[in-house]
Amino acid sequence: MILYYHPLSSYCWKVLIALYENGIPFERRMLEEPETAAEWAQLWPIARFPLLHDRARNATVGEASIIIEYLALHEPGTFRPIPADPDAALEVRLIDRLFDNYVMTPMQTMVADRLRPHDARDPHGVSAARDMLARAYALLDARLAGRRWAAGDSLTLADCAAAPALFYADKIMPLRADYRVLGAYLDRIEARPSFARVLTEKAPWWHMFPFAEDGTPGR
Ligand SMILES: N[C@@H](CCC(=O)N[C@@H](CS)C(=O)NCC(=O)O)C(=O)O
Repeated sequence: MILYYHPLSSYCWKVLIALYENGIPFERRMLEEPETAAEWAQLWPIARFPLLHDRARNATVGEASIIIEYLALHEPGTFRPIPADPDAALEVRLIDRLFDNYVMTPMQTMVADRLRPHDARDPHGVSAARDMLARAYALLDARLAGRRWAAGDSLTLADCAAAPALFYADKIMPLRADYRVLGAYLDRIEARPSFARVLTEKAPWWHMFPFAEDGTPGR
């Protein structure tokens, strides 16, 4: 298995958590190398990462949630991203969608805006993204109340989505003071060894993240 990735990519972190949870061996290819980038663009013209290429089955799998489901099918382990019970599975998929669409997307909008030249910035877009993120924080803070993990008692796909989304969003719009349930959840997921490993591995690249620790402009 080859994973095309970047060590600061939130969607790549989502897949890394699943790979580390089940100890699945894989080869990583970083997209900073031109040859790797060309290979990746040919395999996946949509040009987004992560991308998984399974040489043994000659399969190319895009989209983080689908990669995680693919791994569960072909490299199953004790970590089961989708529960067997259909109602529980629906809740997992809903939480996965909520984190991707309403936490990850506005967070990415704000990061992308910060990386643009000053005269190309979009304050209206950023303001709409902040509003959406505030709505998502409130909804998820209520929804996760009483749960150990994002969709219940077991770690699932929902946590693979939640961990990177909340980690990054919190750097831009800090959540711990107003959203106690989400704050406590973020503490728990940051301590989980699979995600703690992802966070340790990001260190050499972290200076590229354009926000300071307290959410004020980094540069
Ligand atoms: N829907 C995709 C989103 C993937 C995505 O947005 N990846 C970002 C990195 S976190 C990317 O490819 N960025 C490259 C770019 O925007 O050019 C998924 O779930 O995997």
